[in-house]
Amino acid sequence: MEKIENIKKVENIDRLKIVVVGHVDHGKSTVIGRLLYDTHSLPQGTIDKVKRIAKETGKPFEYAYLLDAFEEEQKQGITIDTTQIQFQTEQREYVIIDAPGHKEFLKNMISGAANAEAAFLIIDAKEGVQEQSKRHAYILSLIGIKKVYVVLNKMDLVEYSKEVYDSVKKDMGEFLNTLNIKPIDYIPISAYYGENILEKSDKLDWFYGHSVIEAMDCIEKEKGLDKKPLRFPIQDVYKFDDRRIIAGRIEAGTLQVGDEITIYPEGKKTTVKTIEYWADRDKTEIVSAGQSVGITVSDEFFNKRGEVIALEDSKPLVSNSFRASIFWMGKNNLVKNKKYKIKLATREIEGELEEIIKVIDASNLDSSEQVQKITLNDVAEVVITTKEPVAFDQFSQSQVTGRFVIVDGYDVAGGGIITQAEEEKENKELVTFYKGALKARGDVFEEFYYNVEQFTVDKTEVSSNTYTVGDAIPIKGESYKYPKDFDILALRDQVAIQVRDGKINDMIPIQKYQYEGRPLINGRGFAIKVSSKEELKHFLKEYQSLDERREVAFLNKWMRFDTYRFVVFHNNYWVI
Ligand SMILES: Nc1nc2c(ncn2[C@@H]2O[C@H](COP(=O)(O)OP(=O)(O)OP(=O)(O)O)[C@@H](O)[C@H]2O)c(=O)[nH]1
Ligand SMILES: [Mg+2]
Repeated sequence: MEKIENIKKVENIDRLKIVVVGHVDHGKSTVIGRLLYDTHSLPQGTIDKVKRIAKETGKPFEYAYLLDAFEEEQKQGITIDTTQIQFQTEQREYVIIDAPGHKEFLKNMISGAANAEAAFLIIDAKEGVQEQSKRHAYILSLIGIKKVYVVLNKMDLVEYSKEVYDSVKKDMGEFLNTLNIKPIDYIPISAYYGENILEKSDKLDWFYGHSVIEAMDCIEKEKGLDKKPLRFPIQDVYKFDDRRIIAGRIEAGTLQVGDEITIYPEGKKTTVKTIEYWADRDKTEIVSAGQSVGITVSDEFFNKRGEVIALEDSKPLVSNSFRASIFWMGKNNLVKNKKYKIKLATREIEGELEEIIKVIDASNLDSSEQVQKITLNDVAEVVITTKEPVAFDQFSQSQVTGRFVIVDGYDVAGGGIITQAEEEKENKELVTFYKGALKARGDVFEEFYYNVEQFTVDKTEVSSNTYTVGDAIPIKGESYKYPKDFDILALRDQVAIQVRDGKINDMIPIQKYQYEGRPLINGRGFAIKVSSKEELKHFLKEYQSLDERREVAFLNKWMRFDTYRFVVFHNNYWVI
């Protein structure tokens, strides 16, 4: 239980996060380096050292090098990954995020690592608006960053000309208009020569707006995340003494001891019993957005990572399908009928691309509705389905529960924001038994093969049949053989299914199930080692209070693989 020490960390919520974006080489890192330099955020010794190294290696001094020095990461003078720099003006603290390349930028923006409130869009005044200036602007609009300053850099290269400034401003303004972004201002600067960074510049005396630092200090911080509907995604459940502590970070809203909460997607209702604390000085009965906490609740459900705690009158959306705007940066195309891992807040779940609505070229906003695949750097509108229902929000309502990333193999290959929930899709993955409204998922007809080429045991895809009362079921497969009469306890759905003479005879809620000595299997076709009413009671009780950590022990105690199932040899060409 050491982890509880970390539970009570409070973020400095007054800190403003700004992301710096723009086309390659337009001067993002130089602007940040100059900010650090002009605000004396770096010790003189470091500056001297960076200057000396530059000289020794025969390169001209670059302010961008200061970023690396600031992080003590000066590896060959290149920005390695996304850099987060903390510094302060007289007004307040900042985190400035530098995204060196297009890919890093995308990754950062969509994974929420950046989570920035405001953006500086840097444009080289001489080169003017370029492809990535537009792509980045598009993404800012997509993820809803509204506080944007356009910074026209390298004004020294155009003799600080007002005409050039006006013309680039017009170009960018037209594009931003189509995206519905209204920049707070367009600031002309020379990062390299420090013009209009800290103080107003004489060379730019025709410009009446703020310098970069003044502009930053003017950005109003978003307030009231704690007044929004409660969103508390569960990160982990710890067992501590005999208590179960639900840990996570309050992403929005406020939570108090005694609150009636609901845990989604299932909609389990309970009340907050305690808010845990480690040191006495942290003792509290109320926590809010930005705090990482541990709580206990009055009912002992099987809670797990990925569920979202909310209040019933402002609940999240729940479905196994949603519409989203996504960016794709995978080596392989995003295609239908392939399984991906979807990470949404703390939830990780298998998902698929269900439909491509359109693919958009973010640099000119052209869109096509006739495309069948999504390739590297595409932006698209799609429908995603997940294996099971998940809790989420529209991104415009709640950022953390409204965005997700798509993992292909081991790589984050894309991500996006949810624009709306789609109607729940019939689950194609699992065989479903139903009787009226009573539904149960089951994998009892899956086949297990020993792959003689790989020396591994594989499971085959399950068929998508559904069965109801009166239907005959395939009680014999290639790698399983069930008796003619038996009962299935579909624990996930808490439904019992009676099979008599190879047919579905009846389905009832598990609470009403009476043990009558017939063979029992679970929803995966494993025999349940229960041979009396008393044992059944123990078994169900243990299942109710099961937590992830004890799942394997539970299975080994109560289930047997090889009573009705076996493994068949198989290779890629034929099946014995
Ligand atoms: N003349 C002039 N050159 C500048 C100015 N600002 C940046 N540069 C130069 O432009 C080049 C690129 O600057 P960076 O700050 O590395 O650009 P960046 O946008 O961070 O580039 P990437 O991280 O590669 O996307 C460097 O050689 C800088 O010295 C400026 O105001 N005037
Ligand atoms: Mg850079």
